[in-house]
Amino acid sequence: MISKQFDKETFKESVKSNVRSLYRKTIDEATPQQIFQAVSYAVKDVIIDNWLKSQKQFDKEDPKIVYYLSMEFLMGRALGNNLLNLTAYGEVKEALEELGFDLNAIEDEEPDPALGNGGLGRLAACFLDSLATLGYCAYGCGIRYHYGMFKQEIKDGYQIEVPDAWLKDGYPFELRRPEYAKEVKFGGHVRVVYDPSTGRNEFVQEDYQSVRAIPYDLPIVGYNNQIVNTLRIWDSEAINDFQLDSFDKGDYRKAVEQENLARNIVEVLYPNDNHYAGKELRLKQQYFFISASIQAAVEKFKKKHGDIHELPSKVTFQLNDTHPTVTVAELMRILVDEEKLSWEDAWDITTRTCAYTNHTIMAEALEKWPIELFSRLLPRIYQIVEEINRRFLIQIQQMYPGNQEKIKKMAIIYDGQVKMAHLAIAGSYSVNGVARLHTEILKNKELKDFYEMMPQKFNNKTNGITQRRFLLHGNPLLADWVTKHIGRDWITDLSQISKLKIYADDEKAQQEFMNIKYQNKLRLAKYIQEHNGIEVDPRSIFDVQVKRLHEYKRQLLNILHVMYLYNKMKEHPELDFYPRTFIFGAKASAGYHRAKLIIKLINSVADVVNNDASIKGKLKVVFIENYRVSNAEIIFAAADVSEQISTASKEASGTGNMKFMLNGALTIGTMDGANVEIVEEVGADNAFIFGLSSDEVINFEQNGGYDPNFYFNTDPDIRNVLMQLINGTFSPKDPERFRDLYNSLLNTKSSDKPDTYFTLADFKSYAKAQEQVEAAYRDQRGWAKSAILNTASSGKFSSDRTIQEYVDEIWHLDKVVVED
Ligand code: H53
Repeated sequence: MISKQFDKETFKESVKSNVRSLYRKTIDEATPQQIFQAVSYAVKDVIIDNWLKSQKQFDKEDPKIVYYLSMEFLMGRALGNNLLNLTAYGEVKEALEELGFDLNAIEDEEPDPALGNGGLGRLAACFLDSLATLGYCAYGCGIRYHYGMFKQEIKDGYQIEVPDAWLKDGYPFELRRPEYAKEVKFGGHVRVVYDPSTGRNEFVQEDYQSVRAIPYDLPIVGYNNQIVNTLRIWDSEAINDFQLDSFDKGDYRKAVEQENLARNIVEVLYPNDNHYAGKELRLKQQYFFISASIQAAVEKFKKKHGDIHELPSKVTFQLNDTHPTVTVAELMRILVDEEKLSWEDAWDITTRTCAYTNHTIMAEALEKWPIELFSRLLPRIYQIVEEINRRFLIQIQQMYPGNQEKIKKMAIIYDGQVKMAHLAIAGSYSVNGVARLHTEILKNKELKDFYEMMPQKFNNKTNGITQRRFLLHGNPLLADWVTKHIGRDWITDLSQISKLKIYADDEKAQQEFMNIKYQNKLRLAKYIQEHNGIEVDPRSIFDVQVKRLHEYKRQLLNILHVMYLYNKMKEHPELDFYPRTFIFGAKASAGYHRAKLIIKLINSVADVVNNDASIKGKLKVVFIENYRVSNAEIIFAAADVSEQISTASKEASGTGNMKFMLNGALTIGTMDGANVEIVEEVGADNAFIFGLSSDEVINFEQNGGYDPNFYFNTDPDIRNVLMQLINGTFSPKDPERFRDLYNSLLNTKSSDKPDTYFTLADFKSYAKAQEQVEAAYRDQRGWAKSAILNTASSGKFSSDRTIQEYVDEIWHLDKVVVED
């Protein structure tokens, strides 16, 4: 790779001088972490030049800006990615070798910035990469959590959460920007003052507590285009100068409270994915980063533009799920209270500036704040939401006179709660789902009433992933192979990858492809040996399910099937089983007991199976500890089979499914989320589809009729596997250990509804699909063909495509070119 900006010798000098000035050491004395820091600062130096250039160009061209507002950005490590996007990876690798260092080892010194939980946070990170690469001016806005997603350790088969102190050595890529600090106010009360000179009521928040929000900027480097955008994450500091307003002067207790507030707000990321916990601190976090971000954005806009009415033509606020929805009310507050606009004007501007992405239909993920809490914490914002609601209800009544049902189902405030999704929809000009099926379910079921009332707002944007991290960086062998066959264009235009299709039948190409897969399996086997102490056979089928642990994602179905296979092997030693390694990786939310019990079950099954000499190593189960972005890259590259087995209709899109596909794994999955589109692209012959359809699931949900006991009573294999949950086969010391899982599947005692994830209904068709996987794998040429076709058909799933659709249909941004 030829970089315009890297001179090897200068770079080496820069590293040496950084080690000297940062640590008063020579490079031979420095620790690996210190080398990482010194190298990163040297890289940052180069980035800063481009960052300045980009900002200058933006300033000159004044393009429309999208603010991607998100509680989560799951960035993963920056060093390697930045080097790749600067097209300087090769040279820096060489430069470091000349200094006696291995770039891979230095990359491993970087903590994973894990400011996110799972799919939603990683999507935000992929989007930022694509926005910069496509040349659009974008800001990510989020929170500088001092502790990101916890580190997972497995002790005695159980998950232990360990704090992730990612900032402890300092994070070299961030830039503190105290000059852009903003004050954010909580609590107190609102005094209404009539101003006779304007004839308006003024709303004055009094007796509040406030914190100072300090931005830290992280560079987002575009690929080979000198564009550097900004991820702005906000930290909080106490305002303790005792000058808040006269009322507070000298109030010591309050000063202490404010200190605590500032400390607590950004302390830690809530480790829930797809689940709303309703914690007060969470709402504080939401308002904290939104208020700071919106204030900053409006201020920036006003510096350049005289008329605030122009805001929608220059700015979009994209709400990543309902978490940032207070944006709607905060923007109204700024426009009405500070800019002194009329309500009507302000609402017109707001509803042409905000856009909302829905990422889930899971009822438990819907954010509903109790009025008591919301109005206590955000008194002025609550008043505004009340007024939005009042006017929205009038609109509903005008459209559906006398229809109380509609009010009940659509009101923003109802039953003592503020419903954030309803606020987001009312306040946005666009509402999008994240895969075609998901959007259809939104329109026809979950958000049907809203769709009927305002169909023009609804649209689909199928998710995508960045091929630069998940192929170019994560799978260099395959990346080189692709480039050798079709050139480099796929790096910024993944649709080009379809050119590989002509090689699907080519024997030499097939062998090369399979050999690369084998090399990647060796790499993962080594990782597993080092981290788990388990030896796996790289010639076995690597069957992988890595994602957050959630009942709807059905890791339980996977491990039950492993138990079933194990039973079969024991019963029929004469049968010929193709060796398989089932690989899991998943974090469970800290308070999600059943999810944690599933992790224990996986590890318990692993213990038994992996140590049973009678099955001759043909079946292995591995639980990879602490699944995260950095090891994900290694895992995707090595997978033969991609497990995408959620209960149909529950997974909005999924994005891991796309990363596996890009790396040539074949999907075993349900017709859920983006799986539907994956199969459409690659063809049903090159995937293994099973299970209930989303219509069937929805039908069961609406009309009942699912009886898990039917399967238990009529299918001896299922019965046997379920009995093993309660007879101590995998927990001899405590046979009752997995009783809750047994109950959850059969619903004998634990709950009133039969298993809402329909695990047993799908069990046999899953097992059958798995038999097809095995048969297909035995035909190595056929498998190679399918694998190549998966990679070759993944073009649609680039986040570049997704972002271009957002730009064309929602954001209408202007492309910027940075000149030399
Ligand atoms: O968002 C992903 C989807 C995935 C969905 C996930 C998600 C979260 O990670 C957290 C909250 C939420 O509402 C949704 O589960 O299906 O691919 C990105 O859209």
